[in-house]
Amino acid sequence: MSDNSFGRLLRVTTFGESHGPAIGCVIDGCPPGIAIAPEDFRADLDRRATGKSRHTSQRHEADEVEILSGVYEGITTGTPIGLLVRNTDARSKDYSKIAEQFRPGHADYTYLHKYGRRDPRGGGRSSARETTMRVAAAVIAKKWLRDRHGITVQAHVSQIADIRPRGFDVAAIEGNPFFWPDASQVAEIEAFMDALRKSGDSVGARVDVVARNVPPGWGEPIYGKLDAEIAAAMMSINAVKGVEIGAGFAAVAQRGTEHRDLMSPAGFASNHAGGILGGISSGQDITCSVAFKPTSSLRLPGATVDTAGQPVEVITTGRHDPCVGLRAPPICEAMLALVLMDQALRHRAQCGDVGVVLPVVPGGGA
Ligand code: EPS
Repeated sequence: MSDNSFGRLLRVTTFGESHGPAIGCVIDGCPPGIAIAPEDFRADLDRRATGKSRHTSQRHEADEVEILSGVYEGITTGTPIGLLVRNTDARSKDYSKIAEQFRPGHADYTYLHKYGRRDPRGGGRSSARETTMRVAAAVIAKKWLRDRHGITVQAHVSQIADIRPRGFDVAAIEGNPFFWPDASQVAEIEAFMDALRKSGDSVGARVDVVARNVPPGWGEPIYGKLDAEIAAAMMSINAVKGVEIGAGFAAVAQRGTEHRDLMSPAGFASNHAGGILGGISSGQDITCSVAFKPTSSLRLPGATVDTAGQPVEVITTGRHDPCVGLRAPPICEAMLALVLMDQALRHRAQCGDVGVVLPVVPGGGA
């Protein structure tokens, strides 16, 4: 069975293939009264897009969002919002040579096993192109979270291969093609990426994403825990292989006295929990770290099999990202924002009348 929708009260369904006529989404359950215009999608779609620097795929998509439904006179009406983006720069002939072969490490092998047929052009639904519509849908979620709750969601790249930020300046993140928080390392990363691209190989990356000003109380124990739904949302992004919340796997080596986040009326002393306790937001920053695998479409030959099960050597030509994680910060922001808005609506539905029962420990990132 296919599964192309996520969220309970805010339910997003995406459709379309990388080389089909269009990709799109339906956002159901969005509250009425949110102002939204086609130009509101531009900034985040550009942040995610290919072709914005020499370090990403050189496919140049227009990424123009058409609002098909659910918005009247610039305001959401509460009915399903339909968004469409037409594909304008697919080059399917790049894929004719590998239509009968499997790229090692790519989903084309498992898609064919599952469905018995596949759209080999551009990876179909397993392409990073699919993430466009998540980012578009989340433009509305980010706006609602910011306007109603003062919540901001921001991501940056926190590792490329074994390169890690030496410093952290939030103002640097949007000022370079790598969403990198230390401007003094940009030249080094540029040289690394240039050499990688020339070698024909690819590399993985880590993306950190944080949501600030989330109030305590969001998350639905036990099977709708906030951290469980964030992890599922991140893992649903093509190319993601790992997700950590707060201290994540570092918690394994910590003592309880180190891991616990001490509290006082002035606030929390640390944030190893990543802003979530028992699957419910604590009021601290929600912090999440996401691992992206190296792109599997490589022009370097690799051993594989064809659809007849015969051994062949595959070479992938075309316009591929040497590090798909470099375009991922807006995608991780989108998934976090969509989960948070869904959880906010669910919290309001069940517990909207509860009100404040105890003094709130000031949140923040400590
Ligand atoms: C992708 C391969 C490339 C990228 C694409 C993701 O597409 P193509 O092979 O058609 O040139 O350009 O990314 C996008 C088009 C996008 O908008 O993100 C892949 O195999 O995942």
